[in-house]
Amino acid sequence: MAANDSLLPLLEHVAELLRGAEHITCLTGAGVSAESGVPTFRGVGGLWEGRRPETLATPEAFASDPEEVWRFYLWRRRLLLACKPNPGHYALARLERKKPGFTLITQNVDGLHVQAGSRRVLAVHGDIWIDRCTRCGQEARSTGEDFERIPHCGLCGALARPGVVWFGELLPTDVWTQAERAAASCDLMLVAGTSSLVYPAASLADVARAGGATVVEVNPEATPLTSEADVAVPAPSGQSLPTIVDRLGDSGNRAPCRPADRVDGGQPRQ
Ligand code: BV8
Ligand code: ZN
Repeated sequence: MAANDSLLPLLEHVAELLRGAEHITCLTGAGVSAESGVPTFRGVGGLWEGRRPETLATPEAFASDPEEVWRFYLWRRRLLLACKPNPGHYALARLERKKPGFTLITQNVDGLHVQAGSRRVLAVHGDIWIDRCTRCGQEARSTGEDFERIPHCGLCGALARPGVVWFGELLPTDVWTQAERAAASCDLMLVAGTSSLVYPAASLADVARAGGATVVEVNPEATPLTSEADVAVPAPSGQSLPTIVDRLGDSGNRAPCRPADRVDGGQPRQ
């Protein structure tokens, strides 16, 4: 479903900003997967059996009751199996192909960006389809067939845990360093589908702005970032991002200044 017409001038403006940007970094959150049927953390239905996800996504919860935590993650895996990327995911994959200097940072563990064809994806909170051994650290990709049995390590037989970053745990250093660098060196930061409440991911927009980048937020709801952003698109990403990328044009770059455009001794016409 395309974005409603009243938004078109704003979406054209964002497309113009993207055309003029060389290094674009995009940060996504659960909201970009909402139109794929994936429950967000804080949205309606974000609860699991009456418990806030944050209370289950912790090393403490796993230490005290690994069965319950695994039931939570196996429930999410089963749900994800029926979810496919939406037009918002595909638009970001297209943007990557149009803009060589594009980097995608995601807080999502659902793998839908990669399924949509995005290649340079920095998944700072890990991947829900990975089983990691709690003893030898061996990682294996879940086949997504068995949602009953609690995964154990194929190498040493010890209990496995989901390959995600839990609250209170550090983000993977190499991925986080690349994410910080991409935020600090971009000239435009696109922040889509996140409540900008979970740190350190939520600090990336500040890093980008400190580096002089333009910050564009895409979110139907207001967040702590909305008033700070240079442009806020109050619309679902599955509707607004495809329209923005459509308007980028083939090269995705601002048309080079033709001599005819020059009016004052060589300076491009504004
Ligand atoms: C850490 C993987 C070092 C697991 C996740 C500084 C200040 C305050 C707190 C902290 C701080 N520094 C550290 C903390 C603690 C904590 C934190 O930030 N807590 C929050 C809750 C206050 N951070 C950590 O613990 C991090 N580790 O800092 O380690 C350390 C250690 C100890 C002590 C200090 C420091 C680790 C954080 C990572 C946790 N793992 N996921 C799993 O998935 O199970 S986070 C998880 O929740 C997601 O990955 C995601 O990041 C987050 C949910 O946020 P969103 O994605 O934004 O989703 P949400 O539901 O909130 O919002 C959805 C948005 O989409 C809404 O705005 C909605 O309007 C919008 N939307 C809806 N539909 C659409 C849409 N947008 C567009 N289109 C639509 N159609
Ligand atoms: Zn092992």
